[in-house]
Amino acid sequence: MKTLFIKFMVLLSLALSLNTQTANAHGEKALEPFIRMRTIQWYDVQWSTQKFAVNEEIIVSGKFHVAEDWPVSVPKPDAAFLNISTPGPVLIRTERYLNGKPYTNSVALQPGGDYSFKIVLKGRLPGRYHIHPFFNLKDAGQVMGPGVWLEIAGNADDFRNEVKTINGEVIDMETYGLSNGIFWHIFWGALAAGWLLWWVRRPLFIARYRMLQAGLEDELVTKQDKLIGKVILIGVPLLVLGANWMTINQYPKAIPLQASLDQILPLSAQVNAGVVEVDTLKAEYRIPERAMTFLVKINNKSDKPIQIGEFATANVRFLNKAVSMPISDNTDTMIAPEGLSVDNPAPIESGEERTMTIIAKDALWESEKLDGLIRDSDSRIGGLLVFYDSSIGERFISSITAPVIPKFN
Ligand SMILES: [Cu+2]
Repeated sequence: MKTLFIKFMVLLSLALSLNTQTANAHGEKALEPFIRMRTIQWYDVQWSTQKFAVNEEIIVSGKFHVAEDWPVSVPKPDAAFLNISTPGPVLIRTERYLNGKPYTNSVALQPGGDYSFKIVLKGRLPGRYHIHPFFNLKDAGQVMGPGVWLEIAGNADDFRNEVKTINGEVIDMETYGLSNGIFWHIFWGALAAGWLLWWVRRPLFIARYRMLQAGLEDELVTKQDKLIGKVILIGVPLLVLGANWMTINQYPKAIPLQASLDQILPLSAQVNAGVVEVDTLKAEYRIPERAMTFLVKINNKSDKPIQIGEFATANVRFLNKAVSMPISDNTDTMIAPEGLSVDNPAPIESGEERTMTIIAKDALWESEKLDGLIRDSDSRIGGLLVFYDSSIGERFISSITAPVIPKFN
């Protein structure tokens, strides 16, 4: 019965999302390009597996950079919640970490910071689903990370979700407190509906208005009405207090739902932030060629010669094929394997400062609806420029940003 109900809810949510699904999955590309490119910049997102069974755990992990050039029209990420987008309750989340620390609440993110995350999920309903990690930004919306298709095998009835409470009792989270919850919802619903019906069953507005006009207002409210009113006025608070007292007695050791903000500082040196300084002097988008041209001033403060390997933005990766690098990506991230070219392929020596032209060119600008940027009131682009040393051993990531000038021919 329970699984039947859940299946129904899944079907319902799928049906509701169907109209957008045909257009572009489930709205990943619907958000304005400047929000997708200049808020949460995801990278290194990995799923431990894409085929597993009910009750089996999978891990999604990765990193993200919080753009320095956060759009002025988007509220600052003072309360952000890392979540997983699923079509209904097909998975449960059992653990979640930010920078290695377990956390349960929303967190304040610092623009300019890098964070690593890890979420442990457990299969609940068999099927094939498109799943993303995403950030719920307070007052701004959702910024999707790279998604994958997950195939969950097995039988929904085998699903187990038992936890041990602080009192040592093992409870089944699937049914715990369910009847109690249903009882109180029905009870308050019935009481409210009864009170409403008590008044609605009588002649309403016009008849009562005419009685009022005729000076018969005393007859509008009967003695019985007043009595019932008094019973509710005293009875409802007494009932609430009584039920609260019973709950406290039954569960003396309880932890309230947490409403604080978690405080987790960004990683600093881990991605060599600031070691390679990039100043974007100009960005131009040529519409017919679907090519973004950046003029950048690069200052290599590392002790190694480096080359530009990649430009990544909004889950699209433009790679420089001259710089061979390991592509480890099992997500839906769009990859243009030859999308990035530079005017001067010679490695940038340690200590060298060089002004270069970088071109990110691919139809993905259009198919991923990022070219809409030029029609936005905020036409600034943002993304991550990835540098590698000559042995591809070390990676340096710089977040770049610039206003984009469109070229129509
Ligand atoms: Cu999706």
